[in-house]
Amino acid sequence: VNSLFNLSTEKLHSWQIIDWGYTEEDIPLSLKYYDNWVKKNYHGPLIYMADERKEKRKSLSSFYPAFQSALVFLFDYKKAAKANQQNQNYQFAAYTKGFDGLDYHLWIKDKLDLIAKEIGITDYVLSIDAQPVLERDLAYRAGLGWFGKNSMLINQKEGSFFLISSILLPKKLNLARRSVATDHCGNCTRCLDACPTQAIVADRVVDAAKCISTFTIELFKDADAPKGYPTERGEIFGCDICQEVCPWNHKPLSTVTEQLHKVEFEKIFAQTDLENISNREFRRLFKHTSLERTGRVGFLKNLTKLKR
Ligand code: B12
Repeated sequence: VNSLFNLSTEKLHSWQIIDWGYTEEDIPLSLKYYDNWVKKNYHGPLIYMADERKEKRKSLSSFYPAFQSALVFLFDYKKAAKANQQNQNYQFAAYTKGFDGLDYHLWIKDKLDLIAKEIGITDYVLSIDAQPVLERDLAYRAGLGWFGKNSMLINQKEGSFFLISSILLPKKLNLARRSVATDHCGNCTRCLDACPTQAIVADRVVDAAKCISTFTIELFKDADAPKGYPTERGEIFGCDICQEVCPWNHKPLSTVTEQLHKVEFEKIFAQTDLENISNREFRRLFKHTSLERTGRVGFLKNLTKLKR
């Protein structure tokens, strides 16, 4: 990772930033693919991808009118992905553990605000997942990787076990810009072949209705699991199968030497009779973690489907 103004490589690394890029490009390069995806109903139950927020994704300036440039950051969670390779009773998406077990929206906001402060920026807007911004495309524009066949943004050196978040600015910083990355998926189809629910319906196209991640993270009421849901693996929150099989992740993961400490929510999970707690108790136990999202009912839906 390169330094950024007065922020050293070491400092950025200490915030789990493994790469960053800069772009002034307002319009997503893959907009037509997004349009097509919605037209074909591949957003499935994800209404927020197809309602009035869709217009906002057409350009950064339609979301943030003062937009002039963006600093795009990749936040690493390889350590958690590596730990997930060990056999476990329940499989949590690695990102849920990768940021001290905290909800990454909170963790990353803290770091981006620190960065802005350190480099002396006061006027800015953050994009951390929930905003109507095509974040993979934004990272693509900043030269940080290519769209893999699993639709993940893949970085040639780092793989795909990172999250993308950005600082959007009302002025240009005149930093060096990288050219967009070339595709390195070649003939490989491991992600398509490995997806147990066949959610990757074509290269770079995920049918959200079939994706285990949608079922376990985005559905808050009882619902049927997608066909093929592997109850024996124990995917309880999110799913990383299409990333785990990706050859571009193998080398980056093999370089991880540090152990991941068990996070608080895993201990709670192991020690609590989750089926018999109240909604309020659920919220209290998982407050500020990623697991809070589904609520107790959504979480129980996952848990009961996995009963074996
Ligand atoms: C909606 C959403 C989901 C949905 C839909 C997934 C999807 N593929 O769209 C669901 C719930 C299924 C999901 C799952 C996951 N998600 Co999600 N999700 C999002 C969200 C909020 C929007 C994504 C989006 O715009 N989808 C619209 C579709 C059309 O986009 P797309 O699939 O990326 O397709 C693009 C490319 O395929 C491209 N394309 C297609 N063909 C071609 C051809 C060429 C030549 C080019 C250039 C481009 C191109 O164009 C499309 C439009 O940009 C973003 C955050 C954000 N604000 O952007 C996070 C985000 C994409 N998710 C993320 C993560 C980590 C995940 C999971 C790994 C979580 C987990 N462990 O369970 C899984 C992975 C599943 C998968 N293979 O995608 C990260 C991805 C980081 C990365 N390295 O790519 C993001 C960026 C969140 C973040 N802030 O870091 N997610």
